[in-house]
Parts: sequence; C-alpha cells; structure tokens
Amino acid sequence: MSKKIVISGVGLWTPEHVITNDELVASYNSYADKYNEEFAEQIAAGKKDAKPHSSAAFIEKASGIKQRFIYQKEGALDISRMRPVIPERGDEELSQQAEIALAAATKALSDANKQPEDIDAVIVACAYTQRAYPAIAIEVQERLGIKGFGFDMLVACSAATFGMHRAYEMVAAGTARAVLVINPELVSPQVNYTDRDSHFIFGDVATATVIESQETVASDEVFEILSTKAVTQFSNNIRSNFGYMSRAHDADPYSADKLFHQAGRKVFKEVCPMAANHLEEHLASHGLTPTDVRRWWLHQANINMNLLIGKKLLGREATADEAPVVLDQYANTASAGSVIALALHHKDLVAGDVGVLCSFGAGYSIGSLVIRRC
Ligand code: CO8
Repeated sequence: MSKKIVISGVGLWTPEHVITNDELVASYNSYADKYNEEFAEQIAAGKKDAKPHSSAAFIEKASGIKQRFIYQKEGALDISRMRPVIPERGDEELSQQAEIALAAATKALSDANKQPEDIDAVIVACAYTQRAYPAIAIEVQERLGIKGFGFDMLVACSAATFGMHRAYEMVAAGTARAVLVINPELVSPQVNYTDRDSHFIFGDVATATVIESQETVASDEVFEILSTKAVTQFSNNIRSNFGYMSRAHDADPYSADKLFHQAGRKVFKEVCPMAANHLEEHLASHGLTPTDVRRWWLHQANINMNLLIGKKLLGREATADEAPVVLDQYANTASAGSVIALALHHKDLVAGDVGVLCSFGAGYSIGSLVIRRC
C-alpha cells in the first residue's frame, strides 16, 4: 500500500468509582448467605443449588484482577439489588454511553492535535450499545460537530481492533481523511453480580483512537499501521442472550442466560492457541518473528492467558515491559483492554520499534494490528 496509515492519537477515560475484590466478595457472600437461607428448603430438597462463597484470593490467582472501575457504584454491591443504579435519561439528554465516549474521544482528538472538522467518520465499536438506534456514534458525532458519518459496531471483546481495522480501510480507500474510533465499554449493567464464576471479571472504561493518513498528521507520537488481521470462529462458550426478541418470546428478559456467561476453562484452552497462532502468522506476513516485537498490547481478560500466549510466542514469559498488564487495575473491559494498555504504555517507544495490538474473545473473534513507531 502506498499511502501510510497511522494511529495519531489515543484517549482513555477512567470512571471515578472503584470496586476492590474484597468489597465485591463481601457483598456477594452476604447475598449468597441470604439466598441460601431464603431457599433452604428447596436447596435441602435438591430443587435449587446452594450458592457457594466467592473468594478474593481465588479471583486474583485465577485472573490477576485486583479491582475494577465502575461507571456507577451505587446498587452493584447492594444485596437487595446486585446491579448498578443508572437512571434512564430522556431522549433530549446525552445518553450515558455517549457521555463516556465523548470523554475518551476528546482526549484522543487532543492527543492527535485534531479538530472536529478534520474528522470524516466516527465508529463506536464496543461489546454493547445501550440502544439500537439512533447510533451512539451519530450522537457523539453531533455533539462534537463532526461532518460526515458515524455508525456503531458490535464484536464483543474484539470490537475495538475490528473498528480500527474498518478505520484503516476507510482511510486507505480514501473514503475518510481521518476516523475517530471510540470504545465506550459500559458493561457493568450486563454483569451478573449474583454469579460467583463471573461477578469479578468486568469493569467499565472508554477508549478512543484517531486513525488517519500520515500526510495529514499533526502530532509527534505516531504509529504506522503495517497491517490488520482478523479471524472469527463460532463458539457458544461466551454468550449473552439479551436482545430485542425478549419481548416476543415470553422468557424472563433478565434471567442468567440473558447476562454475560461463559465456560471460562474452555475459552482459556481454545482461545490461547488460536491467538498465539494468529499473532505468529500476522507477524510472519511482514517477515517478522515474535522476538522482533518491542511491545505487546494484548487483550486484558486474564493474566494467565497472557502469560501462556507470551510463552507460546517467545518461548519464555514476556516481561511487564514487553507486555504491560492493566487488568489488575481495570479488570476485563471487553474490547478496550488492549487500547488502555496502548494509551498508558507507548511513550517510551522509539522510531522503528514494532508493536502488536491484539484482542480476543466472544464469537470467537481475534483482531490484531502490527504497528511501528514513526
Ligand atoms: N471464588 C471462589 N471459587 C470460585 C470462584 C470464585 N469467585 N469462581 C469459580 N470458583 C471455583 C469454581 O466453581 C471451580 O470449583 P470446582 O473445581 O469445585 O468446580 C474452581 O473455582 C475453578 O473454577 P474454574 O475452572 O472456572 O477456574 P479457572 O481457573 O478456569 O478460572 C476464569 C476462571 C478466570 C474465568 C478463567 O477460566 C478465564 O479467565 N478464562 C478465560 C475467559 C475469558 O477470557 N473470557 C473472555 C470473556 S470476555 C469477552 O469475550 C467479551 C464479552 C463481552 C463483554 C461482557 C461484559 C459483561
């Protein structure tokens, strides 16, 4: 490709509220005790399963997560509610997801030294949008005063990288001069805080990137995108059945299967080799090997997954400098994890350094970008 396409800006918005593992576990365990007391007879008769206790030590060992940020803490730890309180806003008010998208987007624009008139398209790429239409991207576009077009796209944990792929292609094709890709991951409303297997996994965040041609760049810290690579393979091992069909099929629209649920062990076993092979092939397409990579901004779901992928690629554990970890503080933030890692850990790279941005998750889906510091 003759035209060089670059990431010229990155933005990160972090919620002000934190839930530590200890707080989360204390709330869940009280909920479990109350549940077991309330349903003691049915549990004794084998009609219901007792809820086992959760443990902060298990969570940190099994996942590496120490805490998570949350958009609205109220309600999530209240054992009579176990979900955040996020009041509905009127049609004329800014939606919550657009609000956090804007916060990350303005940072990315400022990092790229861009004005709204420099941007031709807005992509909101994330695991969920809070409504079907009008698109969150169009709401953000209107607030920022961007001309052109915007659209939302959902690819679960790979939404951010898949969105950046689309931006790259649009700039390469000349259909947009510059694209703002935003990942407002407001996932806490979909977390089942009454399920010990998954209550600890997720946190809220928003990230954004600006992708444009090198010809129009106005910032100093720029990464050329050498190429993008995506793969998907159907799996039911990570699933949420929540959707607009609930109104028609008369099932409980809030039952456990309508929230995030997974077969975590299977995901671990199947996705790690897929991701390692994917990355090796992507690098090989540039005549590169994993040892040529200065930094891995890997998907942030589970520290043990990243350690295993690092070992498969490098034959040894990657250092924290090579593959920075943010999931200890942020937890799994759906598609935004690798972009958080990029936002927090890119300033020390020098011209010519090669990096890999990669996400993987539900679908299954894997997306990667091989980039080089200009
Ligand atoms: N406390 C104490 N014990 C626990 C807990 C807990 N909180 N949870 C589970 N246990 C128990 C289990 O019940 C089990 O007990 P037993 O052996 O008696 O059956 C034992 O601990 C071991 O359980 P697991 O086998 O499940 O434990 P693992 O060591 O495999 O760790 C993990 C569980 C951390 C979930 C791990 O399997 C993992 O991370 N797998 C990868 C999952 C992953 O990356 N998924 C990606 C999902 S995200 C995504 O794709 C985006 C979706 C869209 C966003 C959704 C937003 C809401």
